[in-house]
Amino acid sequence: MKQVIVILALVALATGALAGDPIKQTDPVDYTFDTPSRIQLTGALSEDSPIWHRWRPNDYQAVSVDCMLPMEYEYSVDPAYDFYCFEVSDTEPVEFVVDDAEFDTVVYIYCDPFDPALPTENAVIFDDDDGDGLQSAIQLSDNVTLQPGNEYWFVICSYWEGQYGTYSVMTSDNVALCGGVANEASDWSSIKGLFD
Ligand SMILES: [Ca+2]
Repeated sequence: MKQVIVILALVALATGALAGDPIKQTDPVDYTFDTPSRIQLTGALSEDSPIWHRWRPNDYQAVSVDCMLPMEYEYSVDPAYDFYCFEVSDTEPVEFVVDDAEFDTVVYIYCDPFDPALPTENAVIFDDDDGDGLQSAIQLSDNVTLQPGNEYWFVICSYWEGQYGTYSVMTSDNVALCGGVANEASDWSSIKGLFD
């Protein structure tokens, strides 16, 4: 297993180098699912996607279930992003694991309201590479315990601006999209109008 992980890390580094990107430190830890997954969020980032100016906390392990994650580091890029409104059915930790993506993903959870023009406000957690290779994962061990009855926002974007492609994200079984939207293989482009 360690050999596989090392190979994945080397491939990821080589891919970045070939693409002309600065070498980015990756977390080589693979994700695990400890609870049955339910929702699969699938979509794509393209030149037509909205862009935002993203930030992150200095502490990569920081979590604020009280919506006050300190967003201290300002990136110099404006990547494309998608966002999903969701609710939780219990106070168990949530999972959002990128299981497939054509780009280097970064994910966030925000409390409601999420305003992409105010990216430092209302954040709960940020993750870059805790999944497979350059893919992101919010895992049970992050202990993101949210409140039933409140609305939250899951944001997925690319690390670099100008990175596009398809993605798939699996969630834990206590996550549902706002408004009772069908939760199997939901396509963002077909459902976003329901809560814009
Ligand atoms: Ca990443």
